Amino acid sequence: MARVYLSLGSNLGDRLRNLQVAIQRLPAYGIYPRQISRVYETAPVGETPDPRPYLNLGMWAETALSPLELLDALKALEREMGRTEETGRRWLPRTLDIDIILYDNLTFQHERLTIPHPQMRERAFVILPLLEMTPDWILPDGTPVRALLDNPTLREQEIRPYEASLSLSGD
Ligand code: A4P
Ligand code: MG
Repeated sequence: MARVYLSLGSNLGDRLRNLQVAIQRLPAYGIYPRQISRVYETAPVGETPDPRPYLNLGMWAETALSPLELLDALKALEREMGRTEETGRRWLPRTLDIDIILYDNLTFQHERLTIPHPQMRERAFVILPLLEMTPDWILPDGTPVRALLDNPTLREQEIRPYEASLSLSGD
């Protein structure tokens, strides 16, 4: 099994419930959550026309799926959860977005998938949960996760622990 780090986000509908349902549905797709971070509330990052804040969390999971199979499984789960595929515009509000951040120690480049996730270093909502769970993890290029905090752009991003948290057991 591969050990993968996923970033989950929702800024539409019942955001906390969307994350909880996703956690519970992942095993049906062959993705087994092992550890989740706290839930964070975050201001949208990127050129989004929608100012709604996200709930984000980070997750370590195990899977026997290859990287592209994992991507397809996550897209299928996103579809199942009702994300509308409108007009090809990116960064629309969505019920659920799951990005693949890390996959073992792999560097992977494909037209549909880049691992590590190309924007991970610029995103506090990816780095802080990772740091919370596995501060000693080393990225494929040798960078320790701890060192990612040195990026000044992270400090401008609004991120705070949310009042509610989630558990793997669902209670
Ligand atoms: N793709 C390539 N590499 C990856 C990867 N490592 N993981 C391709 C997942 N997908 C990857 O992604 C578009 C395509 O990227 C995929 O079909 C896949 O082939 P998408 O999730 O369908 O589209 P998107 O999410 O609307 O666009 P994009 O550009 O991928 O955005 P991101 O990076 O997913 O970011 N702000 C806050 N605070 N919290 C958030 O969670 N999320 C986004 C979306 C923007 N701002 C945010 C948040
Ligand atoms: Mg995405």
